[in-house]
Amino acid sequence: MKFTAQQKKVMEAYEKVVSKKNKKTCFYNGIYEKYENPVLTREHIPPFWKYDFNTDTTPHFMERLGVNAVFNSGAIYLDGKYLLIARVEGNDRKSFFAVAESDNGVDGFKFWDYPILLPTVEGETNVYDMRVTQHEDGWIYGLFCSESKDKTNPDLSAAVAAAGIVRTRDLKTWERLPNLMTKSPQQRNVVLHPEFVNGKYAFYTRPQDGFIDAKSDSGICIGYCDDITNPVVNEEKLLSKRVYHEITEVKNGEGAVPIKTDKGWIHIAHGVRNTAAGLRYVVYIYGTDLNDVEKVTAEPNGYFIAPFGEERVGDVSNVVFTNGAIVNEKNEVFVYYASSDTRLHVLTTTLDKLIDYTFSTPEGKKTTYECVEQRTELISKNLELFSK
Ligand code: M1P
Repeated sequence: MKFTAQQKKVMEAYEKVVSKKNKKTCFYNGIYEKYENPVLTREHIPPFWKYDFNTDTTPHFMERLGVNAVFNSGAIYLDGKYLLIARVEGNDRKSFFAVAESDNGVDGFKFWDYPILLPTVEGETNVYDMRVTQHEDGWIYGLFCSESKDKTNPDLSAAVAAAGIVRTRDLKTWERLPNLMTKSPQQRNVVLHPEFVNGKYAFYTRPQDGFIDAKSDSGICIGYCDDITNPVVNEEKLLSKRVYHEITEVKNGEGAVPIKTDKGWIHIAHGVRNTAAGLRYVVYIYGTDLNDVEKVTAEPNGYFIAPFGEERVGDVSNVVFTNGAIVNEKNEVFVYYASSDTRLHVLTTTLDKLIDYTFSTPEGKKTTYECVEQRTELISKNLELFSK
């Protein structure tokens, strides 16, 4: 088809965005590298998802179905391609999933021609935050938040969050399984472990008292079921708990699918605290035993990623959130994190560095006094070295 001048302009702007190279910034913490540009934004959405290109029906070439944001993305490495299953939010507030593909994991992400038409269940109004697990049973599973209106509550905003489950072999055809059933009235941030544990499917859950509030005195849990086509978890055992005056005080939640290493499983999670300016979401790491997934073996102090600079501002400001990471055949690690529910970034590291960070960084201390003691020890060791 022949584009009008304005259509050409819009297509060129889009091509420029998707072909933009990404460079590492000068940021240094020894743990990971950060990049100049986000890997996915609403500008990465193909114009033909938003505009009507038919000049007969749209003489003014208007956006008819706008896109507000592209953020929290699941991630998987398949046949040498870096694939993100992004949360795309329309101007109408509904989120949906779409696959974006890149050859190198840090730039050139381009959406496939169509978003995912995910099979739905009765009453479901919204879906978001898919975690993609390549399971040893041969399927690729997507676990996501399945949100519906709480019809038992007259409050217009009352909603119910549950863990939706789909599976696929190719990210194109998706089979819907029943939503996960647990004893908790609501669930969000549920992740499927990639291996069987004693012959069972293992789920990382986050029990909630309501749509927003996480269960008090709880945190990220683990639970099992025999048959994923009848996903019922009867017991949730606490793994990474919420702690007073720490980054997880208000809530936490499992993020990416855990990464298997010689030293144990590495978990990328988020923690939420309250501030006078509202909730602050950061990403943290914890480790579990290689042969006993219920045993927490490492809790490096503080956060792994926090919102910095421009990342701090967006639709829900002061938020970073991860639900996808990739380890390639060279043991390079790509952690995808969204900032402020608006755009998606990548940071890179190596498995060696991530293992070192997870299993050798000291745990946090409970009080200011102990923290200063801990830091003083580091300072005095360093100063002794300097004086040699
Ligand atoms: O707005 C911040 C995040 O809030 C939710 O996470 P949680 O359930 O832990 O509060 C999610 O809706 C997530 O999508 C969002 O980024």
